[in-house]
Amino acid sequence: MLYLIKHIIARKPCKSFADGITTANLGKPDYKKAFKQHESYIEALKKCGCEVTLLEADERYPDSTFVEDVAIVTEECAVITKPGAESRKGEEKEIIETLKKFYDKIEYLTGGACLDGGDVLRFENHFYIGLSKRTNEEGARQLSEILSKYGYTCSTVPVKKILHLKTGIVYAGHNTFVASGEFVDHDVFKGFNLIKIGDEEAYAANCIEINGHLIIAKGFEKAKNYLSNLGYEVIEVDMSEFEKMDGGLTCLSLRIPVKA
Ligand code: CIR
Repeated sequence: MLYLIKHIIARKPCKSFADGITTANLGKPDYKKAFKQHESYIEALKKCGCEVTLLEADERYPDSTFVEDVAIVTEECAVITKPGAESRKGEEKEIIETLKKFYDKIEYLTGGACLDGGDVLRFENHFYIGLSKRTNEEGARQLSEILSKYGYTCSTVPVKKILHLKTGIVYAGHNTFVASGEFVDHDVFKGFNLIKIGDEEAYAANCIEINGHLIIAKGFEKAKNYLSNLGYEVIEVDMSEFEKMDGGLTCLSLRIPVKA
């Protein structure tokens, strides 16, 4: 174990949450229900031993509850991203002051870079960067250059059918990834243990391994059975309203690692 997560940053969903971007055909999310689900999400992270900085909703940005996309956080530095979607540009500025409380070293993507944190998947000291509709080559290049200064390595992975890399694959510790869709049989992840989630439960692949716990989306029974076998204490959180907006568990927090 290289690091522990002691602190997370999240942002309450805003009243205009339903005006955010989505490709899902699951209907409009209910704000009050989303708010309650967000509270349960925060409770789950507290159970995993995390302190929480909970930011107020930002009504200017319907998708701003998905804080994962606006920064990359490591033990050494935080990197402020440049979100790829037009309506999300500017969200990243609103996280800087909060991150300054945790970091001396804050780096910034610049110029023609686009990158969403949802496309950045950490495995030990390596970062896989998804090249997606939200993250371009320049974003990946700049992030790799920054992270290499701090001793991390990076490589890129094309993301063809889903929103972000972590929509389809996350790292669950012990050399094991949880994958769905285009990532269940992908060359880059050959050689690792892979827990393959079927298409009908693809949403459940986006889970969070944190301090010996596994937070998973509620209502995906097959996935729950597979994931329970990993030996972690499993905590389920109802994510129905966030799923309607293409958001998963990882998207809702910045999980700040500290050296173990
Ligand atoms: C968006 O399309 O940007 C939001 N509705 C969902 C962002 C989800 N974020 C993530 O996967 N990291």
